[in-house]
Order: sequence, then C-alpha cells, then structure tokens
Amino acid sequence: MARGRAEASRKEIKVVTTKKSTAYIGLGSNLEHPPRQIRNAMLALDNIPQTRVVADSGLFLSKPMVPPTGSITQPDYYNAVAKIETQLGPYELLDQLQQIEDAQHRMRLQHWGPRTIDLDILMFDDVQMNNERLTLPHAGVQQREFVLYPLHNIDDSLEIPGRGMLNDLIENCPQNGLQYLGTIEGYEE
Ligand code: A4P
Ligand code: MG
Repeated sequence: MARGRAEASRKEIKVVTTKKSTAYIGLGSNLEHPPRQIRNAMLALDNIPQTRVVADSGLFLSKPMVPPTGSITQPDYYNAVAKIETQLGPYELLDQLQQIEDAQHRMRLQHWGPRTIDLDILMFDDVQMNNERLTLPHAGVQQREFVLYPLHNIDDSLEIPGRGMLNDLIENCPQNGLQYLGTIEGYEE
C-alpha cells in the first residue's frame, strides 16, 4: 500500500527543464538618431519573453562595410553587441528580433543598405547551422571589426564556434577607424 502511494506520487512529479542558452546579438544603425535606435533596441531585447540582457559592449562608431558587389554611399554606423540569456530557441529568437526591427521601422530596401536598426544573432550557444533562414554563427562575423571588438569588450576569452578564438581573429582584423564611444546609456548625440 505504502509502496503504491510512493509510486503514485512519483508519477505526479513533473520534471520541468528550462534550458537556458547564451546568445550574442549584433546591433547596427546608421539612420534616424542611431545611438537612440541602439538604446531602444537594447531595452526591447531585455523585454523579449524569457530573455534578459546580461552584458553589453558599449557603443562603437564604424565605417560602413562595403558590399562585394560595389559600394553604397551611406552614413557611418553605430554598433554594439549584447550578451543575452534566453529560454527561446534560435528561430523563436530570430522572430523576436525581426519584430523589434519592424517596430523600429526598419525598411528592407537594399541588402547592406542604410537602416534604422539591424539585429543579427552572432552566436547561439555552440550551434553551427546554415540554411535559408538562419546561419549560425552569423556569416562574416570573423572578419568584421564592428563585431569582434565589441565582443572582446564583453568577454576576451570567447571562442566563435567553427571560426576560432576571438583573440586570434582580432589579431587579423584591422580596426578600420573603429571608435569606442563609451556606454550606450551615457552617450549624448
Ligand atoms: N539570417 C540568416 N542568419 C541570420 C542571423 N544569424 N541573424 C537571415 C539574423 N538574420 C539572419 O537579413 C536578411 C536575412 O538574413 C533575414 O531575413 C534572416 O532570415 P536582414 O537583416 O533582413 O538584411 P541585411 O541586414 O541587409 O542582411 P544581413 O546579411 O544581415 O547584412 P549584414 O551582414 O548584417 O550587413 N557596416 C557597418 N560598419 N556596420 C554594420 O552593422 N551592417 C551591414 C549589414 C552592412 N554594413 C555595415 C553593417
Ligand atoms: Mg541583418
């Protein structure tokens, strides 16, 4: 009898596993008060369900990356990186990022063209994948000074899955005029 009760109560125990992932989000803006766009996007990231921002890189100013197919004349970019913890999966997170881009009136007129806000998943745990919707780590992450140096501000011992140690990648990545501007909250336009 006693054994029966114990078995019954064991069955009622629900094991709730809430896997927490760590992801790094790249933020970029070069239209309509970019520092404000970055600040608002950072707050929006922290408001994503089951997600919180645990660190950020501070604010950087960078020269526009030139697309391989030819140059686009556009203003300098403000960039930052956020480290987040989330219980969402990578696709759910991407949906949330695109909703934030839409809320900040992101127009998709030109690939690599000027934008109010761009939110890219740079890394998601140690996931490596490449399909039409999502490439992880983000394509080109290892060559971009406006990604590597901000990441370094958050954690200089990071490894980018499949691409190498952050410190080694930085050694081969010129700063290309990248400037650190200080904290995101403290920066005045
Ligand atoms: N997508 C695939 N993988 C990812 C990922 N890891 N994170 C897909 C986010 N999205 C990912 O993106 C197009 C599609 O990429 C999405 O629908 C998603 O399914 P998009 O943001 O709509 O278009 P985009 O931003 O023009 O393309 P992309 O490839 O994100 O451009 P990049 O590589 O982000 O380059 N210069 C400076 N200095 N600083 C910048 O931040 N950014 C760009 C944009 C160009 N030059 C820049 C900067
Ligand atoms: Mg993007």
